[in-house]
Amino acid sequence: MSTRSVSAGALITFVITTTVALVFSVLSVTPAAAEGWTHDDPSGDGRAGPYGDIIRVRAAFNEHRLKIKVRVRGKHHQGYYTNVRVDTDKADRGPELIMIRNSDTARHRAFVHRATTWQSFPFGDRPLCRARARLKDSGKVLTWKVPRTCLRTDGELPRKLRLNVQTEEDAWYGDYAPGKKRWSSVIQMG
Ligand SMILES: [Ca+2]
Ligand SMILES: [Ca+2]
Repeated sequence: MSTRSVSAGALITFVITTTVALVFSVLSVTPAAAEGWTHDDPSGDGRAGPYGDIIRVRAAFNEHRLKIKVRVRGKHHQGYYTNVRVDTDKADRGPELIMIRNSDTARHRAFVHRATTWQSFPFGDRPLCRARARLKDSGKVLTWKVPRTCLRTDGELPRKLRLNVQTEEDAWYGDYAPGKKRWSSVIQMG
């Protein structure tokens, strides 16, 4: 074997080894979860009419509570149900909890219910907990504040979760973030 061919072989081995090492190092530094979630939603998507077109969602989660701000184009509609579904168990693809606000009958009040499917309106199912959902900024922003103890699933307080936000539980209006039956990135407790 000539010196030239040995050098070429060594060079190929070096390139392959370096490439494999680089791929592994990139994979190992990719974050599995973030402490919060910020989502810029398209305007005019989904079934959004004059109300309930989500344009931005921000969520923060700490050991005491989950806070979510849902900003819409125009203002949030009054008189409809709005929901936030919560995924605390990734092994089950659907939501474990659904948070519901009825702007007509429960001012600033929201309720947390157990969810077994993506379906809304768990009527007849007693709420697990009470939360708050309040309109701010002249109705442009709906702010949810939910105690972490409300998000207990199978006796466990979650340390990370995913969200699906819905405005306007209605056939004509409403929007989902990040999309219908889609989850946010994993939100790690900060
Ligand atoms: Ca939207
Ligand atoms: Ca789940």
